Amino acid sequence: MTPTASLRESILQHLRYSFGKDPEHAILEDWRMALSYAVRDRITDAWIAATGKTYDSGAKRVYYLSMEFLIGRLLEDGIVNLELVEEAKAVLEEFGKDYGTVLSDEPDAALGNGGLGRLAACFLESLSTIGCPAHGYGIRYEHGLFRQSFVDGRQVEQPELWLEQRHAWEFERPEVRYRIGFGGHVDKRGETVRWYPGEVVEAEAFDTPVVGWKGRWANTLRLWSGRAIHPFDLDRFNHGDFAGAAQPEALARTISRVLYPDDTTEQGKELRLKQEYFLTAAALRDILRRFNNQFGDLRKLPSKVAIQLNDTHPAIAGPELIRVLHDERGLSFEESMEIARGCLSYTNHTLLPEALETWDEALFGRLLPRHIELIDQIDSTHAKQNPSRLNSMRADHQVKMGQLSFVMAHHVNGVSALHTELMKTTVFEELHGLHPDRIVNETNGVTPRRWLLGCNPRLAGLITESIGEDWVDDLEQLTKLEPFIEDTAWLDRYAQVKRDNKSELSNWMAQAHGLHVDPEMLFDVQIKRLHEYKRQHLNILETIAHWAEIRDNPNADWTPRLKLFGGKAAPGYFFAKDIIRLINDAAAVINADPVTAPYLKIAFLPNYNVSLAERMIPAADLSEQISTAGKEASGTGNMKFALNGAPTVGTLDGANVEIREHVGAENFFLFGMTAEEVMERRKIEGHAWKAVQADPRLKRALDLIRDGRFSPGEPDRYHGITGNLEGADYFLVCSDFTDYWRAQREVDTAFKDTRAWAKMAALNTARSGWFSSDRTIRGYMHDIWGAESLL
Ligand code: GL9
Repeated sequence: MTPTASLRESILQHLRYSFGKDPEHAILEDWRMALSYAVRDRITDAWIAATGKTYDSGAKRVYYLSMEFLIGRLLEDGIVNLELVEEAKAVLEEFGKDYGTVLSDEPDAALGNGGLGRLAACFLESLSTIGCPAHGYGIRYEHGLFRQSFVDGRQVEQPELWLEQRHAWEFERPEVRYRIGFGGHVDKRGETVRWYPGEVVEAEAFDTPVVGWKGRWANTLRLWSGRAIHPFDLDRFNHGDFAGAAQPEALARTISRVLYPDDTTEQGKELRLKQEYFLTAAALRDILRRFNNQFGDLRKLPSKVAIQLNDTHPAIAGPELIRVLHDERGLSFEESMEIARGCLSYTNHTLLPEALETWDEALFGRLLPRHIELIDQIDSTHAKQNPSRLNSMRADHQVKMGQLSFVMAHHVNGVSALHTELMKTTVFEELHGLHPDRIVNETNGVTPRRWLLGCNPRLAGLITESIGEDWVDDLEQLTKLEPFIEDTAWLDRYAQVKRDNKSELSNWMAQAHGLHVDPEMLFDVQIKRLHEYKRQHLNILETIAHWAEIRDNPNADWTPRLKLFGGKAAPGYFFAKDIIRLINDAAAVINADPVTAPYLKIAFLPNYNVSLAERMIPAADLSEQISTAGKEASGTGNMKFALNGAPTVGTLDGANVEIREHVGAENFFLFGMTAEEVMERRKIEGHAWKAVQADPRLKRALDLIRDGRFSPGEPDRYHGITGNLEGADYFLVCSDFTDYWRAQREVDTAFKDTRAWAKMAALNTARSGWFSSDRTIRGYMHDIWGAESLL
């Protein structure tokens, strides 16, 4: 049977026997589900084979603990990795169904906020592509990141309901349930210490197979869902208390109900700490059960188990592992601590002080009374081993999760070269002094299967036609494109791919949002979470200044530009929400201006998520990576844009530094202060005010905003923003404005030379191979985990 015939048969089988439909009566969702099941069957075969191989080999396993997995839609990922794109299209077409429409019917699983969660998803895919035996552990949130819409330009949040639609990928594991306790008291009898929790919920496992390239390997994403031990209180029901009867279930379920919509800000909420312990304790129980079944001797744990803590969120893994080994299994404290450290490693993802998790000791002690004792013991043991005045993890009635993670990890890594160096000189300076070999760098990466092959089939097709398909799991092969770039006919085809992608996005924007834009414009894109340090307000200020300048001189040779924005603000981050509103207000005024309309348009697309990124990135001409230097730990969107042929306008921050080194300084629009200059500039009194006085364009943009040009009837609407920018301006928007403007005008000039621009874009593609998450994962395997590929 041909692959198409076999896929066809399996889709029809599922339509009939899994969903009880014949093709005549199947609705869109039935087709999507039947296709998903047909693909899932093939993934499952690979998955079971990989699991068997892992057991047989007795190899070390990697466990990636993360509060977030921003996996997005999975059907296309499966189809692409199994190389079934043409087959799936053909079968659907035969039944009059459009491939893209069927794919878009899938809910976009947004179990993460941004880069940190998306990185975890890219890592899972790379682990499978490489064939490294691994599990991801996370929480099966009923509601992922909120849905965003705009009402009068303002962000409105609605609950996200991915589980309301049928979901094809998970296998419920009712046999895998663990009891997780909170609160209660600690009982000490001589040497024996026991924790008796006051409240217990059950964690139930749901497994999603994650398939790698060509289906050679598949690993597991295991997500925990909260449930009550006794879901229904019959006694209360029989006494007429119908609502009360269901209460235990409702309470237990709140633990996995919602994803915290934070972006690098922490709120110290009790439920959040409960979620963190729930994930970590369930994962560790599962890891130890699997280890016990296979190996038994706990002293061998570090040689068979590598546990990666994705940020400090699962940092309770240190004390919890010690508690199990020491309190429950009877190993000495010191040995338990050594074994735990032998297994654990920690990735730091941000240096923003407000994002470094700390917990109030009263709250912590109430919820985890045994763990707080163990943390004190870890702290004093560490202090004894390292007799110097140091940075305790227990100061100011707080528990500091960054310090705890550092001390309990055999390796600590940053996510870009710059970030790793800054870790050594800022937050972890003292600990780094004590343990100079502990901090290592693993620069982030992105999976080329989703972020090129899947999302940009035109470009992927041109690449494969030119250099063969080996680049898909060996991305540095893209350098083989360089000789082609010298060939004008080839370069024209490369440019045509971008034009086609831009037309496709334009058509979609028209159809989905009623936005009409000319695909000939320069598509200038900033998509990421809203945050002052990411400086979306710098972008809109420059846009406003540019608008004013075009109005002064409408007959000059302006390069037509479309400013595209996307991103969500944390619901409680009012300043960020004001920036969204300002962009939308400015868009309303500027888009309606007939004088500037041919040259400047602004669009803020609502509900930015993984699927929208997949649409926008292939169509981008210019990538905005304009954070205040020293603040963006790495960035990963920056890599996706470069790979898809959008040069960067950016600062020397995070992985931008390495992108610029790889693609070449001449193919990158650099501006702004360095991280060092930023620290110096902040010391200068009135730096913002001085910058405003020195740049009439900046002054005019601020005046327009302050005078209510974009908020007619409410001139003070943005005084919070203008006041901040002219005053404290911690993120140095004003001080970087003038250089940003200069860089943008260089972009204008460069874009006019179509061929030269295409060359720059193509060189970005050809030289981005290093930014594959396969390279990153190989780095972790070698430098941190001591894990091997079983392929
Ligand atoms: C982040 C950093 O801010 C990013 O620069 C980095 O690329 C990613 C992945 O390492 O991690 N840290 C962090 O807390 N977030 C990041 O994106 N925030 C969110 O994920 C919302």
